[in-house]
Amino acid sequence: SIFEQAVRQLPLPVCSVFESSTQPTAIQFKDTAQTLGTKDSAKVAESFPNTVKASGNKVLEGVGANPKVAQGKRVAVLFSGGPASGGHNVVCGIKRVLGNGNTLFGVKPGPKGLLKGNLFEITDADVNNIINTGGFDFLGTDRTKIKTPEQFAQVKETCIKHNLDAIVVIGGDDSNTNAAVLAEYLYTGIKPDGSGVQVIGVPKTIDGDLQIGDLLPISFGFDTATKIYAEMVGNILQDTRSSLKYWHFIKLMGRSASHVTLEVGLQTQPAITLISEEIAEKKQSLSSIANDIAQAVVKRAAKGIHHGVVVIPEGVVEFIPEMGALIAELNDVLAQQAAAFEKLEKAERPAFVAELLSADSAALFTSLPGYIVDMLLAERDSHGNLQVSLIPTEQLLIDMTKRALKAMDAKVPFATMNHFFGYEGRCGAPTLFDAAYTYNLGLTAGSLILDGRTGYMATITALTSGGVPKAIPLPGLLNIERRHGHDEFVIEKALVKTGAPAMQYFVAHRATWSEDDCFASPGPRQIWGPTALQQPITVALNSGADS
Ligand code: FBP
Repeated sequence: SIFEQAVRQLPLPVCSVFESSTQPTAIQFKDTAQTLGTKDSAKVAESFPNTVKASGNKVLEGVGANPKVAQGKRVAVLFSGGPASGGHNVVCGIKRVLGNGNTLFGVKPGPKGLLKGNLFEITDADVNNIINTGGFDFLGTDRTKIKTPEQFAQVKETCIKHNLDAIVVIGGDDSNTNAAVLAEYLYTGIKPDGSGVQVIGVPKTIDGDLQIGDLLPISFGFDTATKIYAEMVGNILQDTRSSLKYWHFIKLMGRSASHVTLEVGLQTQPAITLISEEIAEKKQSLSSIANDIAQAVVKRAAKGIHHGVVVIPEGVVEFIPEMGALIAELNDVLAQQAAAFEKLEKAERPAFVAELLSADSAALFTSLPGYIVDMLLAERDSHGNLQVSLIPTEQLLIDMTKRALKAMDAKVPFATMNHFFGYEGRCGAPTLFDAAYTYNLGLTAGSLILDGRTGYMATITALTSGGVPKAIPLPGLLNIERRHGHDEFVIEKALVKTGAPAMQYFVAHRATWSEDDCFASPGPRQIWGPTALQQPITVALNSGADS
């Protein structure tokens, strides 16, 4: 398209350490004084002895051009998990910093492609074609978790077959967990000379829940996704005030944390924005949430306003305490009874499962509409996550609000529409922020490889003042969590902190936004012209939300 041709020509700023007269320069890294760890560090050290010993769990900082850049390295790059805008620029950054002395291979698609050994060489022409474009379509992606001995053996086989020196995994919390595990497994004894294969992670996810304080204020893709959703929600808000007849219930993507919803709520100021973390903190039940919405509907109706917008984080069901308890029990029951469950007809499954739940969870489970029950019983992804995108929470809240209005005997018009904005936001052309951020992440990941590092995640700090490339030791992030009915090492998701400044701002203003139409319509993300540079990068707001 004309648009794609134009975005390919956009200049990309680089952190000052990468600057050189021609191609960006590969940099070297030095230990900083910062060491990472979690409550489970002792157990991590037992299971990840090589990478913990090599890094000492110390953060690295890029300190200037690398005088001893490795040559002849064969590096593979793959996307993992859901797409996020800017992924192509990570690939471009890696390719450019590796230069002509090294070879970059693309893995198709995702971890599954690594198992199959499906690699091809990436060329300079590919880079010129994909630069600044959205999507992961150049390589494709998938959610395969590499966990069985057979899968590890397959990865080893791929490394040997293609004589690889390094692998870059571009992914979210689960995918970077994969990267940590692979870095340890491939640390030594892979190549004929007994050496290993380096593994570097790159932080991606629109969910914004891969955050490590100032070291990683935001993952890439969040800025673009929230700007796309804010445009769409803003358009609907404008429609509600024009057509004056509908309440729109909009579920927004973001598997667990409510960062996306909080950001979009702040940008657009709808009548109601639900924040999962606050609901969990207040121990709100499903019916009390519906009651609150019903009260707002009645209040607005008293002013003659029969329309409004409710924005809902897609993961909210897991944060409502009674639902969270039910889902945790279901996860265990489905993992333990997988064989028996599979043999049953679909219609027999709810009753079979209900028998195995505690009394409270069984009562809740049997009271839920069939369209929710079906999704609660649907297959978990390979990382053990409930597929919340498939749960029609927006419809559930509409139905429950109708019930609440009836119980209140409120005679008010309540015509509704439901929406789910998710996939629309993951693959648009990156914002200027995401385009530059991802290109620099690629330069950092490539430099780490040429500097001989393994078991790190690339990051850029000081995002609003030029950027400083750093590397986060992956084992320093690992915790033990319950997945698939047993304990596993995972990187913990960063949730919205209810006491953070952005939340406090939201809480201070939401009553006003609820009682009248006070919405903002931010319009499309800006790529050219004076307003492009004026748009605040979301990270500014978001680091406020989590500081
Ligand atoms: P990642 O964490 O892998 O980036 O995925 C994020 C996400 O977009 C979630 O917001 C959403 O719940 C999920 O992917 C949807 O997954 P799928 O693409 O498998 O339907």
